[in-house]
Amino acid sequence: MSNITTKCGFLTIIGKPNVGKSSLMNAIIGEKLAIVSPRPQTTRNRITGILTEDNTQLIFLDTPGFHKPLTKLGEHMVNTVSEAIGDVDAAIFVTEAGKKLSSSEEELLEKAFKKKIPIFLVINKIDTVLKEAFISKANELLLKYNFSEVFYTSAISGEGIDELIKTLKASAPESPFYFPEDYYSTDPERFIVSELIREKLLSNLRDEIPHGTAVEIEKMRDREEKEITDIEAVIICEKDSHKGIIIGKGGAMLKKIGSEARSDIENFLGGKCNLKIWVKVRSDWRNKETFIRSMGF
Ligand SMILES: Nc1nc2c(ncn2[C@@H]2O[C@H](COP(=O)(O)OP(=O)(O)OP(=O)(O)O)[C@@H](O)[C@H]2O)c(=O)[nH]1
Ligand SMILES: [Mg+2]
Repeated sequence: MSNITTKCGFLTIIGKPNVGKSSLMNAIIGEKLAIVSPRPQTTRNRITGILTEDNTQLIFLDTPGFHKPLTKLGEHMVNTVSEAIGDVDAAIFVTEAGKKLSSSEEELLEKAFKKKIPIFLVINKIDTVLKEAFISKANELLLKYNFSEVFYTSAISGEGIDELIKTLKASAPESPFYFPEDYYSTDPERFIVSELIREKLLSNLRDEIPHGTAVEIEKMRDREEKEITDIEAVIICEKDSHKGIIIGKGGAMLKKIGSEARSDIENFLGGKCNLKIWVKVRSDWRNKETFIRSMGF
């Protein structure tokens, strides 16, 4: 029997949409696991990221931004947040340095503190405001809530990330590792690939269109002998007019989305991929329970 004590902690990352939760998890793990975009409500499912260093393993659950749901899909996203704070050792509440605490953030904090777990405060995007501004926001929050610790981070520059990891490691409970040391996620490759395509829809399409899309991987297979993966994906959208916009003039938009996604997918898989994408219309799919379930929500 080994006489080295190991530690292993489960942590959920919560906050309102767009504060940088997914960016923060990617910065902690050092891999692009969760997709990121300048639009609110980018993350739809719980995403797992695992960091194993020395004798400590930290398992992070990135969650969708907490908001008032307008569709059945939105309800699933908000439920994901509640489930993710149900069974962890601690929560990380992320908020934006330059913004006042909103009523949905207050509601989320109320829910989280009811769980009687330690809650760490992360003031993110410190690169966007002056130090006095984010320190005074932190002080206000610390007066009002019983946070275990406060951190100041920039998921973009990496500032404060090492300090955060150090403290989280120190606070992890003694336990065997849950996952092998070389794992950095438990999410299936197919899911991450579909997310990488969805990220390109978010960055290339305007207004409400990307929020009404979903991506399904119909086929993903490594070719025998050759180092190449064949992937067939379907983009689901809500209207014929949206389908036209996604495909673009002479197929130009779909081609752009496909080539940007392929480059990310090849980075992720560490090899070449042959990506084919189709577009289908499923009207009002965000309110169709069975369809949402079939998409893995
Ligand atoms: N300047 C700056 N921008 C950041 C920082 N962290 C994240 N961002 C940007 O903020 C936007 C939102 O980041 P995400 O990581 O997608 O935010 P999120 O909280 O996961 O959003 P949802 O999944 O919608 O809840 C993106 O444009 C990021 O590049 C930061 O520390 N500084
Ligand atoms: Mg996110």
